[in-house]
Amino acid sequence: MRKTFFCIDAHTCGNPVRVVAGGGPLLEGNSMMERRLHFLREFDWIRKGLMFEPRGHDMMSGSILYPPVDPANDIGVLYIETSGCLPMCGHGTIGTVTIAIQEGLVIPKVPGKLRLETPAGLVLVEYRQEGKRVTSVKLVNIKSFLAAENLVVECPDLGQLSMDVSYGGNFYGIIDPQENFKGLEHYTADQLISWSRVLRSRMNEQYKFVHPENEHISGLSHILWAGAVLDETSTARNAVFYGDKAIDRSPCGTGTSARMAQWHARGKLKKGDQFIHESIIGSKFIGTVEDEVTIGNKPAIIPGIEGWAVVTGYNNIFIDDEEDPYAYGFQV
Ligand code: PYC
Repeated sequence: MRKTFFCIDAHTCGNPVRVVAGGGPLLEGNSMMERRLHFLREFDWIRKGLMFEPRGHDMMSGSILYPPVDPANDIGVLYIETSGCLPMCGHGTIGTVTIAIQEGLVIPKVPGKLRLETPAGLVLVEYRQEGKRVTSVKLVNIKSFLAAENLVVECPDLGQLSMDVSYGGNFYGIIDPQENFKGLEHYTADQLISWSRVLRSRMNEQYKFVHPENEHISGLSHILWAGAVLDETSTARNAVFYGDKAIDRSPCGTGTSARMAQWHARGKLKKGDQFIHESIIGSKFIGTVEDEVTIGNKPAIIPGIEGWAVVTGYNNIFIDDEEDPYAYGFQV
């Protein structure tokens, strides 16, 4: 049967965001995490159809909007992408807010501000507009923390690598330049992708990563490769691997949050500091340490992430499993 999804497409600093503005399923639950679990049980075919080829591609990523559970908030966001439904997505939030405000999908309670319910927790947003166009979005993310330091893992071709694991809405394995890894600029994207797949599965076999306050957030899902900046006014550069074949074209919001938490735990950042993060294509997010907090007995930070997005078009997408053998997509 044919199902139609009215989508609005954008990109955040180069990485795609597809917001489902019409056709998304009704979800049950008293939080966006509960609604996410309902979606994964019954409606994951929508994510697969909209994210994978032939309607999407390896980097495709998006969201579905919901009324908030708590009426004090403006909107609930379910993130969808090729790897599943992330608890939190930074570039996805910047793109979603840009689309939602610019296209009139949400009327904010307070102009210039939004309170977003995400599966990972409440995210506060401030945005700027010039006329109708949203020119910048800053999100104040959930508590981010360094979960583990100096874990050793064997990487094909490179040998032993030391990895820190940090949480910024997803768990990131961070590989800083070291003896066996010279920095992301010395390798091809294809090499980083194929090593990342092996490293992620080895790390999840060898270690367990579970959020101390939410058991539904577990497992290392992303690998962040660090390297030299392109622009000397930036603080750092990264290539973030996600899904099975993707390198984030944006500087990655949850990855930037995780990396700032790592730097903070290592004494390289403090409250009020700025952290300008470059992506693989040189686009930038401005990170800030908004606050210093704790999670359990670990130091944590509240990161701020600022970036921009551009709406690229409207997209009425059909998923019809009677006429299309590839209705739910494929990967090669
Ligand atoms: O910006 O948080 C992010 C993100 C996660 C995966 C791709 N981008």
